This record gives sequence, C-alpha cells and structure tokens, in this order.
Amino acid sequence: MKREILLNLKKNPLEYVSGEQLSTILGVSRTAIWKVINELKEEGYVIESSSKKGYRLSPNSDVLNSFEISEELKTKVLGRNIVYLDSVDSTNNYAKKIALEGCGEGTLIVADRQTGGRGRLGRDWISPGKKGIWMSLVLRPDIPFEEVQMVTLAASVAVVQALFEVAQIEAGIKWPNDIILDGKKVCGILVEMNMEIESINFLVLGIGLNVNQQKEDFPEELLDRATSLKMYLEATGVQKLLKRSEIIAAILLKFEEIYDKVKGGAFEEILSEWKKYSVTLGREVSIIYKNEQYRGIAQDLTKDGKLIIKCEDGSVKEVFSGEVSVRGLLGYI
Ligand code: BTX
Repeated sequence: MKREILLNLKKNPLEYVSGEQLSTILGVSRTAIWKVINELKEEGYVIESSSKKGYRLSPNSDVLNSFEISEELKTKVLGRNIVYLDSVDSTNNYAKKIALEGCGEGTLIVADRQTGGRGRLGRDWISPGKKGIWMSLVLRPDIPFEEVQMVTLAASVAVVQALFEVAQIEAGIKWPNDIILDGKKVCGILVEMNMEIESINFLVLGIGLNVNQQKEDFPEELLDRATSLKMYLEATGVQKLLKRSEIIAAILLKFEEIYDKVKGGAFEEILSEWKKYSVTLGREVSIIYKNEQYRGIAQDLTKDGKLIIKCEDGSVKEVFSGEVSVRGLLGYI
C-alpha cells in the first residue's frame, strides 16, 4: 500500500490529495492511510498534512529505498534487482555473500549507512547514515582477470559523467580509483574479485560517494582531503537538492554503457574517456608500489590501464595499483 500511496502523491506533486480520495482509490480506511503516511514520514519523506486538504509530498525529500531507485532507473540490467538495507557492515561484504549464493548480474546492494565500510588495503571508508551513496554491484563479466582494472577505470568514468549530468559538477579522476573535487576525495571505488580456477566467478564493484555530508560529518583528519557534493556546491554558491536515488540511477546508466565496452574489449574508448578526466597524467607523482617508492611524472596508461611513470632516474615503470600521491593534490608537496 505504501507504494500506491507514494505513486498517488507523486502523480500531482504540487497538489494535495485528500485522505478520502486515497481511501477510495485503495479501498482502505482513512485511518489506515494516515498510519502509512506517518510511516512514510518516519522514513524521511517530507509530507505536508492539512486536515481540510489532505496530503502533499514535498519534492525536497531525499529518501533512499528500492522504490525510489526503481522510479529513476533507466538501465536494462544493472540495478533491476535491488537489495536496500537500512544499515549494514559493508555493502561489498553483503554483495559477496549473495553473489556466492548465486544472485544475478547487476544485482545492486545499497545501504543508508555502513558500520564497517571498507576502502582498499584494509582501510576504513566513513559512511554516515543517510548522507551518502554506499552501494555495490554484483558483476559476472566473462573477461580475464588481467582486465579487471578496466572495470575500476570504467566505473570512475561513469561516476564523473553522472555527476556532470545530474548536477553539472566537473570532477576529476585520480588514478586508480578516486574521484576528486577541488583537490579532495568525494568518491572511492573498490572492486573485489572472486576467482574460479582460471576465470572470474564474480566481481563486486563498490562505490562510496559523499553526497550530503557537512564538515562535521567527517573526522578532523579527513577534512583537508575529503569533501561531499553538497560541500562543494555550497562553496561554489550553488543551492541544489541532491537526490541520492537520482544520482544512483545516473551512475548505473552511464556505467551500463561503458561496462558493455569493457565486456566487448573496447579498451581504447574507455581509456580515452578516462584520460579526459584524469588529474594524474602529466603531473608529478609519488607512488608506493610493492613496498617500493617511485617519484616521477605520470606519463600515460598502458592498454590495460596500468600507470606509466617516467622516474626521476630516467627509468620507466608500469604500476598496476598502489598508493599514489599527486603533487598539489591530497597533500603531496
Ligand atoms: P581507499 O583505500 O582509496 O580510500 C580510503 C581512505 O580514504 C581512508 O583511509 C581515508 O583516508 C579516506 N576516507 C575514508 N572515508 C572517506 C570518505 N567518506 N570520503 C573521503 N575519504 C575517505 C576507496 O578506498 C574505496 C572506497 C569504497 C567504499 C565503498 S562504499 C560501498 C562499498 N562497500 C564498502 O565497504 N566499500 C565500498
């Protein structure tokens, strides 16, 4: 019934729908309607109630659930099966669990809060309640494991393009997995792999995007290197309601398009898109890779997405992943 009430309220966003109308349409009592309206309010929907006129849904609600995402979704496969969780340790952990149980390609796990969000190399990912997008996609591509790096690069491109589409935000990509705004990290991507003997069983693509956080939502030590879409927009004088369901749908649509290119081996197209947004190439970088540190200029990417560095001693190195600092970004001087 919740779904039906929401659909009715959404049909005429600026007008009141009376309790009587709703009770006639749905064939239940006005008290039953009133109870559901209260539940919806508790979930975060902003609903104005007037004893004379009825109920009106404010378009300014940023509520995340399967219904809201499905309403926005334009993909063919990705996100067509959604698991929404109020709170979970990590959406990547949950995705792995249900992938092992056999869930299909494109299953989306999304949570309002993560209590044990993870970054790479065992690091934490701060994921406060109702403030960001903490989501994971289960993918079952038929590609060799050497090509998995392409999924990370493709996802970064999809996020950048979606942010531009939804909010005209121009973000950059710091190799290999950070989306950067104003020199600060706004989004991180974590791809995890489950292998069979020679092939990939499944991948979990985790995306953590800071949306509505304010300064006080970040721990002190992250303030100079982390930001949210809201903080960025406010600093540039833009007032805009950011709806997480809309952003998720935009990311999935962009990703679906580019993921087809990953599966079809169209790496050059992906790399050329990636390079448009890179804040790493051409810059002085410092990389810690396999316990060694290199300094030099990030020159280019290899055909399979490794970073090519021209080191200070003149040698050229190709790195698959690692800790990258870019001069002038995130504190590398
Ligand atoms: P990363 O290892 O590149 O970045 C982790 C580092 O980023 C942390 O050590 C900290 O310095 C900083 N950090 C932590 N939280 C935040 C934040 N909210 N915003 C900006 N910087 C932060 C990046 O790893 C990959 C993150 C993936 C997160 C998604 S969320 C959904 C899915 N589930 C899950 O557990 N992880 C992924």
